[in-house]
Amino acid sequence: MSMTDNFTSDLFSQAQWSSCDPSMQSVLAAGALLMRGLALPRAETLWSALQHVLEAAPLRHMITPGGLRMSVAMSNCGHCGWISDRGGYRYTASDPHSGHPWPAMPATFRVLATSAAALAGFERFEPDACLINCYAPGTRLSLHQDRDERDFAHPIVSVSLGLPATFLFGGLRRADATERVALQHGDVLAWGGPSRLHYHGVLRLKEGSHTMTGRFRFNLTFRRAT
Ligand code: MD6
Ligand code: FE
Repeated sequence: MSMTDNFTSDLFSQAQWSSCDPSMQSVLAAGALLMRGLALPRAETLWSALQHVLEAAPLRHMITPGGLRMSVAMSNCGHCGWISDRGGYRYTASDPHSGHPWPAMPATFRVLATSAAALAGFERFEPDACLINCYAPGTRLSLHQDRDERDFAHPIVSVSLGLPATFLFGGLRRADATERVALQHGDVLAWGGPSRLHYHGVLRLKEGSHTMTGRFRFNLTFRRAT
């Protein structure tokens, strides 16, 4: 694809994504906007770009600083990628498995993330990291805060593909009450500002089959790490 083609398709995508139906939006908390189905028109394109990324940087189960194997399989694309190992949680420029830089962030990923952020009121979001989470049935993600990024002024954009999951959205303290949000294929969540450091997690994934992803759920989270 030439640079011009890329530019044209970016503009086209931007126009399509900026016309999100407001009735499909819901505010979970100040700064946290759920946009139902926002990624649906480009789901196939996102999926094929994701396959290319995962060929270069395969999914793997990372080890927590405490020595436990994470049940969610992960990989990354973009200038930096989030990793966990015995040394802690951090962002790295290269994939420790290959020693190579993480695969570039596909243009469709970046355009979706910046468009979703803009719809949620975060203009000029430029993600430099995309963490890819893959859930098999039985897998969960315990309550956590995303706080390994340098500047919390930047929002996080999260895209769900494949099997549905129940997302837990809490408050600033771990013990705060949590709201349950059903995240479906194509849903996009953008959050930042006052809720940037809210605790959140994913309940154990139920058995199921999805036409695009089979028996898996994928989640892409876009961040500005540096
Ligand atoms: C998931 N998401 O939905 C896990 N973090 O699979 C997250 O941990 C997350 O969705 C920060 C912001 C949005 C998210
Ligand atoms: Fe998170």
